[in-house]
This record gives sequence, structure tokens and C-alpha cells, in this order.
Amino acid sequence: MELIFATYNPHKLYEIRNALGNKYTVQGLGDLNEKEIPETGNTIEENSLIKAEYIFKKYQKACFSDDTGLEVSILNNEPGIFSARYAGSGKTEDNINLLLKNLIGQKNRKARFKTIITFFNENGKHFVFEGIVHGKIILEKKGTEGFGYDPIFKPNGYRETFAQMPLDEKNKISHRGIALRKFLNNLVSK
Ligand code: ITT
Repeated sequence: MELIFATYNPHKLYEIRNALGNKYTVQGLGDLNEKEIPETGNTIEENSLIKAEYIFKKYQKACFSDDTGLEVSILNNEPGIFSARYAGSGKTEDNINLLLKNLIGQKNRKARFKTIITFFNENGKHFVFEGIVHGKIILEKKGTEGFGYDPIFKPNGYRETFAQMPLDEKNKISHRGIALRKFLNNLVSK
């Protein structure tokens, strides 16, 4: 089955291709030479819908988007929808440093990743799938796998950060993995 994934993020594309296996051919926006879709929504749900709807309207093909945010409790759920551009530069290094700075001296380091996948089928009907993983922000970066905030996020019940886990293991428990399995069950059940 062919699917368009409305993302520019090569790491997300890699994770999703890895989790879906070779029954699915997934094209990213880079493969389609698409320009970046402005995320003008106020919530993760809205931004997820904006990306998927834009691509469905243009291509009239089955497509999906993933909008993800890291929500830190004590920071009123920031960075949330600003996760990719928290420090302004768009650089992961700067985002992580700003977050660690904002949490200096903070005992409550509870955080969660939330992913919303919005899927449009070939008839233009859409479905929404949510994945959440709870954890905490550690004091300094650990690990080199994954991307984004993975080196400072330790899921509850684990000793390692997402960046210390092989991708297979991250996919088993991650926000994206959870949302993706719900999405897959929906695809298969049709
Ligand atoms: P697209 O909108 O093109 O899909 P993006 O990188 O702009 O790509 P988001 O707005 O959904 O995507 O993501 C916000 C940021 O959250 C992202 O740039 C990463 O820094 C971070 N992020 C998303 N998923 C993550 C994950 O699994 N692990 C760690 N950080 C993640």
C-alpha cells in the first residue's frame, strides 16, 4: 500500500518506515519536493490536521501526518506546539539547552510526549490517533540514538533515555509507536 507521510522530518520518516515494514511504501514531503506546510494551529491536534488535510487536498491520495510535542508539567506544558522551535533557532541543541536551563533547580521534572497522527483515506475521510508516553526530563543528555529531545527524556519504568535505546525498543513504547499501532489496526481492520 502507498501512503504519503506529510512530514519533512527525516527522523520521523525513518522511525515510521521502520515500524511499518515493507508492506507499505511511504513517501515523505522531501520525496515530493513539497515546501514546508505552515503549522498555524494552536494545538497538536490542529497542526496534525492542517498538515494531513493540505496534502490530501493536493494529491487526493491516502496520507497521514504526525504532530508531536514535548509537554513539561511544571512549565505549563511547554514547549508543546513550539517543540521544534522552542529556542528560536530551530536547532535541537539549542532547544535542549533552553529546556534544561528552564528546569534548573526544579524537582518536578515530569514530562510527556504526545503524538497525534491524522490519517486521510483515499475517499477523504479522516481518522485521528493519539499516542502518549509519560516520563521525566533528566539533568543532562544521555545517549546518541533517536532525535530531538530523546537524550533528555527518560520514559517511566526505564533506566535509559530514548536516545540510549535501539529504535525497535523506542518504537515499542514511544508516543509515535503507540499512535502508529492504533493507526495500523485501523488500516488492517478495513
Ligand atoms: P514535520 O512537522 O515536518 O513532521 P517537525 O520536526 O516540525 O516535522 P513536529 O512539529 O511534530 O515536527 O515536532 C516537534 C519537535 O518535537 C521535533 O522537531 C523534535 O524536536 C521533537 N520531537 C518530535 N518527536 C520526537 C521524538 O520521538 N523524540 C524526541 N523529540 C521529538
